[in-house]
Amino acid sequence: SPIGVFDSGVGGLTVLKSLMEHLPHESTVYLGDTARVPYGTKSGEVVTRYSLKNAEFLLERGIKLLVVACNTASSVALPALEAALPVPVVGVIGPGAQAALARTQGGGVGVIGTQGTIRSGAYQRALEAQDPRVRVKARACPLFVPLAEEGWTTGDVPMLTAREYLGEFARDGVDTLVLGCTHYPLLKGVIQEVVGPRVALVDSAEATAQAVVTLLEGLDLLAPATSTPSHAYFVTDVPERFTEVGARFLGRPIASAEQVDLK
Ligand code: DGN
Repeated sequence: SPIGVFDSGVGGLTVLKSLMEHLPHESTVYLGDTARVPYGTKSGEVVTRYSLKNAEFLLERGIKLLVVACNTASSVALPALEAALPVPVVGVIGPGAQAALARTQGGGVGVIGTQGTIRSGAYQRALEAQDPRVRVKARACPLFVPLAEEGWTTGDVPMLTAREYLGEFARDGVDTLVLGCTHYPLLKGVIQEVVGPRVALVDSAEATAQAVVTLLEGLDLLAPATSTPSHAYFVTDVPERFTEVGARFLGRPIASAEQVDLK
């Protein structure tokens, strides 16, 4: 059976990309809730309600594991999803926090994400729970989302935006920065340039894929190395923009996506 993955839209495709790299034999079913994107600016209550609907749809497709490939949904809806689902649920926050703590030398960790993710305090809590000595500096960088979707990942506009958001990180003794939003890996180049080479960037998509490998191995649920994987895509609005923008996030073409109604 496949791995289920959902996100508010195209962003979670960066997580799916890492999953495909680490688990080339696994089939996947991806749901992008493009009719209700963005989640990053909405309340925890509403994002939790949407997340439960998304999970229900994927469960009907017979998934063996759910990956919540959205930082905002992982920040606010993970307990509700874990309580409601009969399959294991993996969010991006825990693995991202763990990877940051493994990287930091001086204990100063920065976290950037949507307003919803930063306001929830989920990364801050996950980091402090794993190491009480950590010093966390968090900041929402909402404009990075439209820039990544627009394909404006190099040049003056993203550079000025990154300086505005991240200038203070360079001065604050932060040596590790968590990219706590699905879109930010596309802006890695400008982010790294602004914070400087001494700050390590942690990609929570990458950390999450590794956590999924460990979990599937532990549960003996890995697909056999002989299996040919299939990848299905579902969206809640018309699929054209998803397949076009999504191909950039996934790093390979998306032949088709099927529109579904989650009522
Ligand atoms: N996928 C969202 C996240 O990782 O927080 C970003 C997109 C959004 O809903 N604003």
